[in-house]
Amino acid sequence: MAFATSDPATSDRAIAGRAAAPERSAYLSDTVTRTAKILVVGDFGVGKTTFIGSVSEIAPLRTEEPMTQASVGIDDLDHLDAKTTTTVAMDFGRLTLNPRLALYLFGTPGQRRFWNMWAGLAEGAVGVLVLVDSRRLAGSFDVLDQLETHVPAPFAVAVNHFPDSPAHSPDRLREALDLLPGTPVVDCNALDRASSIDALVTLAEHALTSRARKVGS
Ligand SMILES: Nc1nc2c(ncn2[C@@H]2O[C@H](COP(=O)(O)OP(=O)(O)O)[C@@H](O)[C@H]2O)c(=O)[nH]1
Ligand SMILES: [Mg+2]
Repeated sequence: MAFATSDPATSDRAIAGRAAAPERSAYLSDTVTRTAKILVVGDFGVGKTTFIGSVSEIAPLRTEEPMTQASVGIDDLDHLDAKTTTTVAMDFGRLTLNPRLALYLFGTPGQRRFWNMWAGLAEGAVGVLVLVDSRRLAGSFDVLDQLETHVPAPFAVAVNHFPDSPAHSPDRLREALDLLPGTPVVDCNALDRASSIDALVTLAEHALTSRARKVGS
């Protein structure tokens, strides 16, 4: 599958860098010959809904509901002063990564009580982007465990940047999250479209390499 080109001028990353604003079009371009399903997972409040909203070229499907008293003491709002709603089913968006390939993005709810939906949402996914908030790393351990146990697709980790995020090197984060050496770790800012697309390109390249390795073995 042609996820990315190796020519720096026409690479998906270069195209992403130039893509300042999403072209909100409901229709898929005629040039697209392949589509790939990508799952976006992560702890509650790491920025999954924001991320899919930033990159999607269609109005994203959201299932946000106001947070109520019932979640007090259960959903950890440390560092999340502005968060008033939560995803209760899924986020969905679409990104045409290059003229031939479109990604369908499925975001899962973060809380453990919704994890029984993961298997269904993950079916057929070629790759998983794990969003991480480095201010609240502990919340990502369970997510990675759940992923490694229940989702067979290759994954990459994107560390979402908040104004008060501590500066950790990717190696330090890899160690803290106990990741295998081949797992990509990238920085991103879910509010920024180009940076978010860059994280998806990294995942797409990793998924492609993992698939080629599997086919070759
Ligand atoms: N500054 C900053 N705020 C963010 C970023 N990503 C998400 N947020 C905010 O963090 C809160 C949680 O984001 P949300 O997308 O709902 O997280 P989700 O629970 O993973 O879907 C929201 O108030 C967002 O506006 C980011 O990259 N930078
Ligand atoms: Mg959400």
